[in-house]
Amino acid sequence: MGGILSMILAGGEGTRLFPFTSLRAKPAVPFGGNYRIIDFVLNNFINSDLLQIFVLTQFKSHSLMKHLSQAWRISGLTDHFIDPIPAQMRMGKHWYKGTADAIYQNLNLIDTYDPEVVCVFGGDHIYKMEIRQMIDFHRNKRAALTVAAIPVSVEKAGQFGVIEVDENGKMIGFEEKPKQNPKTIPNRPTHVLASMGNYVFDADTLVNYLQIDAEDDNSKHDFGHSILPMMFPMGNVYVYDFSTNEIRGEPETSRGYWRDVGTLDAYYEASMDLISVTPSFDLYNRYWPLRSYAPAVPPAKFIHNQENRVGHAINSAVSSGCLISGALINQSILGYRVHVHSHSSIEQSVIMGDTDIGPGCHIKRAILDKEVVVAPGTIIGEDPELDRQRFQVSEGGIVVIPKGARVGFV
Ligand code: ADQ
Ligand code: ADP
Repeated sequence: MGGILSMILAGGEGTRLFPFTSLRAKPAVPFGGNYRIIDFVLNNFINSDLLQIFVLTQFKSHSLMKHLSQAWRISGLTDHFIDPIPAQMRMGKHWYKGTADAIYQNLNLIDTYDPEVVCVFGGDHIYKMEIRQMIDFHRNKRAALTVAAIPVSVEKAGQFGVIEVDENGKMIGFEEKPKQNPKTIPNRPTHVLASMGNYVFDADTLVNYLQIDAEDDNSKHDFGHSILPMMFPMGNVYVYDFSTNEIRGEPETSRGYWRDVGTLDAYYEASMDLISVTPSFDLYNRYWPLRSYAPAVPPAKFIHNQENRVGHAINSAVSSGCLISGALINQSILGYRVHVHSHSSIEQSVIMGDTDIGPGCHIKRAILDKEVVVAPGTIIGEDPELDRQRFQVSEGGIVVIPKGARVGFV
């Protein structure tokens, strides 16, 4: 009683991240070599010492469940837990109709724990947040609901919930994914204030509004479309300015980094952010450990091979189990167990792992899902015309290879 219960929404279909989400839910997509997307929000909770967490899954949840059980199992000796909750159809023979319905169908969990505050967070974003600072803000304001927010450029307004706020931090306007004329930030016409989809609720208020929403047959049963528009006119919804969130060991200049890796190009750009020389998102801050599953594999090895070619990597992140033999890795991220053979080069690319890249391959500006095998001599990313004939290519020109593909074999 009186505690903080956290519920992470990890059921999204992630259609814009296809083909990486063709076999797994978006939060389970590998990111940053060693991680899955969901690890970042889970680390935010753990590093904020918030350890009563339910993870609500739905679409294509096997990979996510496997990852949660391998990486995030907490011993039963304490009242700390990270429990994956599958969609159970508690309220009728239908899946979750929307994010609000996902919580509504699990109200029994809130009932059992009887918390003071419920954090409802998305499972899809790359960022660091000390969540207790948001909860302190919420308590100081005596808010019914606090929504985390960040400025985004006005062109992207249609992808987000757009907020208007007064000088005291009170929400005075909200429109979910406005199709036209989004409300820009006063004196900053190039930006809107976007909801990050992270909510801190007073528990009783949450239960109350979810019940009202459940009875409305015309509702989309979604936080952005239904709950927020219903709540903010009541005058006790507040907006937490994410750019004020402080992370121990990090400079002020790195505040406010938050990425929705919902599209292939956004995924690619956020990946490249990790390996830029001064990274905008730092994986190496020892005060903010980023945990994940670590398979039992040997260290990465760089081999100066018998043909006198030096295997090396520059401005890259190379995971354990990789073998780089007489090949060049430049500005790239390699997940576990990637074997790159002689005379090959990998540049500005993301290789998710369990991959074999034959000799004499040149791969540039590509993302390879897990378990891809690339035939000797394959060239990717040098001729855009040819690439488009052979591969899926993102709007931004990144070649995308699905899981398990055999590339370049005749
Ligand atoms: P969207 O990004 O469109 O908008 P939405 O599809 O509602 O987000 O998903 C939010 C979170 O819930 C994601 O983590 C997703 O994986 C998960 N999810 C989606 N459907 C689910 C379901 N049926 N069951 C369980 N989990 C589910 C939201 C807000 C916007 C805000 C953006 C920020 O509505 O206002 O700006 O997030 O990205
Ligand atoms: P990940 O690539 O995320 O590590 P897993 O190997 O754990 O994924 O598998 C993710 C999900 O995809 C599982 O449900 C698995 O059964 C399914 N899956 C994996 N490969 C295939 C395939 N070739 N065809 C259909 N389903 C697949």
